[in-house]
Amino acid sequence: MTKMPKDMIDVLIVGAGFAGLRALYTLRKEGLNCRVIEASDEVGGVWNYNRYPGARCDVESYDYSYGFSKELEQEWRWTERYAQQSEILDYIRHVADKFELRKDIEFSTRLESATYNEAAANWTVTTSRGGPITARFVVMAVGQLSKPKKPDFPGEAHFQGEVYHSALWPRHPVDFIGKRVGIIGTGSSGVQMTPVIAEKAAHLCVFQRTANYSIPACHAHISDAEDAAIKAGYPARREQARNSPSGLGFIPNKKSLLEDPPDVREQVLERAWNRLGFGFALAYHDILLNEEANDRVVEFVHRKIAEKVHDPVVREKLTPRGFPFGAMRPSVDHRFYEAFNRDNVELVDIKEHPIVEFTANGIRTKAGEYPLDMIIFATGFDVFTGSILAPAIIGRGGVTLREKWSDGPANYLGLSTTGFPNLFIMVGPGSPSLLSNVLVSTEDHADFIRDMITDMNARDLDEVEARPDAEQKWVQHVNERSQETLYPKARSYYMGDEVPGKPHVFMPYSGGVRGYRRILHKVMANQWEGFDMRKVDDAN
Ligand code: N01
Repeated sequence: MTKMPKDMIDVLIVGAGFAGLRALYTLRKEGLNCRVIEASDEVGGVWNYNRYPGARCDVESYDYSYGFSKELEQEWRWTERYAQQSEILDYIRHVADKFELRKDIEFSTRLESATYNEAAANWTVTTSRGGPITARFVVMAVGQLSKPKKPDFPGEAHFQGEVYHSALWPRHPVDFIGKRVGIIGTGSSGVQMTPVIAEKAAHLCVFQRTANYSIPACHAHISDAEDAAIKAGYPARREQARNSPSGLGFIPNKKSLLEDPPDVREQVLERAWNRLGFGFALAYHDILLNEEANDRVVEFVHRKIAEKVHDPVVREKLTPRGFPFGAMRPSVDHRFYEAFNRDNVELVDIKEHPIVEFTANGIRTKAGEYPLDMIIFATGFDVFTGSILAPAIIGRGGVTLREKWSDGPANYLGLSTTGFPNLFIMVGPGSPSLLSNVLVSTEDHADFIRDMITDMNARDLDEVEARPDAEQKWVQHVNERSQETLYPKARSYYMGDEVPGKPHVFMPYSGGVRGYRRILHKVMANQWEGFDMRKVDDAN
């Protein structure tokens, strides 16, 4: 390996969420000198910030966890099928303590800039605490849902009550008792918090712009017997998840929905609806591929919503229309629709009557004023690219990543982008990411980066960079795969539509977790096909 200048580290990892901690564990184990910088004073990423009432994972706990340590798998006891935010945060803290990860994490430190030094093949990094830090490699483990989006409404400063954002939830308890609460947004965050807050607030107004689909979570406590059975079969379950389209630990149905007669189809959908949560979208293999199959699912879900919501006007407003089921990421809920049968819950249609302004006493829409003591923004994130593009990342020739990605996040394998050597991105655009159980790809990415750096060190190479032709082909492949699906038929964050002015391109990779892993393995087996690896003279 090239002799490193004094004070240079091997790898700077940005972010101490699931991805950053896995990268730290894995790369440090190889003997690499790693440091993590984390903007918060705690590990956990989104699970540290999204502490709103009702926050849970929509992937089953046993699958939404690391598979790299058998001991960890066996010792951790999940209590519910879908873990609450606090339990997931406890798990991540446990991992950080068990593997002594905290000693290599610099907390309360935000990445401000990273500049590539072409002659020396390394990065100079500045942070909110100063710097510079020099690192051979930078790993962006900043998450896809970590730059909260808060739309500006006129008059916000005049509102006299409390204001919160789901993704910047305070650590102190928030009291809803006797209050008039307004929630703006009905994505997963709004859907999860609605029934919980409804039970406490005097009155709850849910301001909905787009009705999206939601699937019942079917929560359950995990008994000791279930825990033991799952742990006994963990290797097979992990293998199943790794080889599935979505990284979930159950066997997906390979049949087309159109193959089954209506009565059988009804039974299959009913079973999946009552058990699989997010996996309902895989009840048949072509639900997200074939419009006719999707239409039948839309009819099924519309019926389910109709059974749950008593008031016909509210029912119609809550019924999603105009896009395929699953093309916007569906929520997984616990009695969301049922909450609208309560006397103290009101649905406010802000598509028909948009918000005009915040007033001292609440929110005024085109239909009138809604008096409120508290307003909660559940308005989501600048997804996929928001947190990667927040710092100034400056690559070859002084080109910034923001400039390079002005038409969309062009990259190779979702891991690397031409012009930015020795920079890796974990579970971002161009990888299965939010289309899957992100833990599976997180572990695949950490292992891939480890293998690549280890191989470079063994061959005394300094620099790795995605080749322009490989990047172009990957972008084309990602687009082609998305065109085989129904995802592009909705306006959604998958397509970059959540932030005005963002490039309208399909962001994640829809070829499935298994297909994606196979590609990574092929790239590795073919001596890092698509990457240029070099020795850089001045780096010696
Ligand atoms: O954000 P979202 P989220 N005026 O973008 C509305 C993960 N997650 O935080 O659709 C009025 O889904 C917006 O309306 P519209 C999961 O991947 C997981 O809820 O743009 N409304 C929408 O209703 C999820 O998909 C869990 O018309 C505005 C809402 O705000 C992702 O995070 C739990 C508006 C935003 O929905 C994001 O979920 C929570 C405006 N100007 C989150 N701007 C789990 O269960 C936005 N909205 C694991």
